[in-house]
Amino acid sequence: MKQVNEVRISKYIIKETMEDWLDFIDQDVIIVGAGPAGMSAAYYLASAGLKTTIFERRLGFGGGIGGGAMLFHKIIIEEPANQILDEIHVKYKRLEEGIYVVDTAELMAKLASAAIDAGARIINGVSVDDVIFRENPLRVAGVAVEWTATQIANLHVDPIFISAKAVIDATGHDAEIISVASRKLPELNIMIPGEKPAYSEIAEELTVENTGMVAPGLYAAGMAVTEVKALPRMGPIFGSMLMSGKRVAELIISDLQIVKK
Ligand code: 48F
Repeated sequence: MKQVNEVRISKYIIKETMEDWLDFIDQDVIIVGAGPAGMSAAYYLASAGLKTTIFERRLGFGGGIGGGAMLFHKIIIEEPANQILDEIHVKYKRLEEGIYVVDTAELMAKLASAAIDAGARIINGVSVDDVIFRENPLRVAGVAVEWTATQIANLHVDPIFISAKAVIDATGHDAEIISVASRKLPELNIMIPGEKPAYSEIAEELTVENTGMVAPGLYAAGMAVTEVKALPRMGPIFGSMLMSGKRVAELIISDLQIVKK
């Protein structure tokens, strides 16, 4: 085997990491959360040529997919979200007309792989805890990021800031980024009424329909949408999470006036 000493290994890692971080500093789109909605959005945004990075708090990806339903390793996907499964080569089994079941590990791995192959970055162990804003016109213009480990250690460390033309809150049930924007920028008039209990039949469609901009520069996708729009939850059916990611990508591509090649 080729020999390399530990100091050279360290130098390579530091240099390569810093080059990436200098590149992250300004993005077309920052997605917060590598769950199903965030990764689906990243896949479509990067496929359209947008410089897209996901910051994910945990050392992994998949968000709520991995937990399946009560830790069972299966989730349900319904039409037309199976078309996304086809695009990213996830195998599924038909249970009844328009209703399918997938393995959680395969969906997590292939969603991440599709997003990365399209050109998106997924950066683990980094939490977003604030937004950047600009006035005239008032808009969200980026995020503040911090190591998750720093937060867990409860250290007071200033973050670094990253600019973006669009920020997507794909943090799931807590809608963390929209919450902080709502609290710190009341002039944006963002209300967060919170999600309703489960009503799967209507929740899926409503979540996709209500996906989109909540304030200039700030978008909601996935379960963050149910929190902001007071929609019902749906449990372990994930079609709307994938479709919501696709829809937010389409809206941002249109808002940023990206011309498809
Ligand atoms: O929770 P999550 O999977 O959100 P989602 O994409 O999908 C929701 C479903 O999993 C499920 C459901 C569907 O029926 O009800 O709950 O809307 O993924 C959110 C990801 O965001 C990360 C978190 O670790 C998770 O992987 N996250 C949350 N807050 C932050 C964050 C933050 N402030 N900074 C970075 N990552």
